[in-house]
Amino acid sequence: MDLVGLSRYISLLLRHRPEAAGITLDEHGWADVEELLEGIGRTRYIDMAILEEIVRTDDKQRYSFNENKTLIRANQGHSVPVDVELPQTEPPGFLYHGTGENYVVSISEKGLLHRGRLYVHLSGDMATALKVGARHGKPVIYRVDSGRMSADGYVFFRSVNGVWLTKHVPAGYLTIVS
Ligand code: HQG
Repeated sequence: MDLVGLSRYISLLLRHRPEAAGITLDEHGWADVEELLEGIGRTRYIDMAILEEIVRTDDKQRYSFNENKTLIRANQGHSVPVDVELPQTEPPGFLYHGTGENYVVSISEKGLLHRGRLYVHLSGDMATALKVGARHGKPVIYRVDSGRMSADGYVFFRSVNGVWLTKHVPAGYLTIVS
């Protein structure tokens, strides 16, 4: 059973393209679990036990059920405009962002933009940022002066799976550290 492949497909549906399986998300990003199982079932095998296994074992804890497991949503990472009710949270002094070296020139001009997603994604530690950056080629890690940003009025959110999110990081708050 290719749980990782299924999880990737679920990410696509719950963050970016619910219509690919004929499902809809409500304003808070929730999908109906039965509808999701039925939608996925059109092209691959899945049942509730498998879905529960994916949610439980996902390496980044990407998904949450509601209490009675009738609804499911992605915790963060959306491109579709939903409000997953992220708590606004005071960031630590520094956060990190990993990217590919090809983006460095543009980032030095425009700062970090959220591009296709709703937010710029930041990590609490360099090891995670390195993994994220490696998805985009030779990795470059930025340290984000989040403490100063917060003092300057920028707002941060923390997803239930520990990813830090903000709308834009101007270049003046960025330092390349590796
Ligand atoms: C870059 C994964 C040029 C940005 C990870 C990034 C993460 C710019 C890319 C989550 C730029 C967007 C998000 C600018 C930003 N000019 N490039 N001005 N500003 N960029 O995939 O942060 O496995 O949308 O540096 O773990 O890589 O999907 O964002 O390289 O938490 O759960 O534009 O996705 O999680 O790429 O990754 P992405 P990301 P999942």
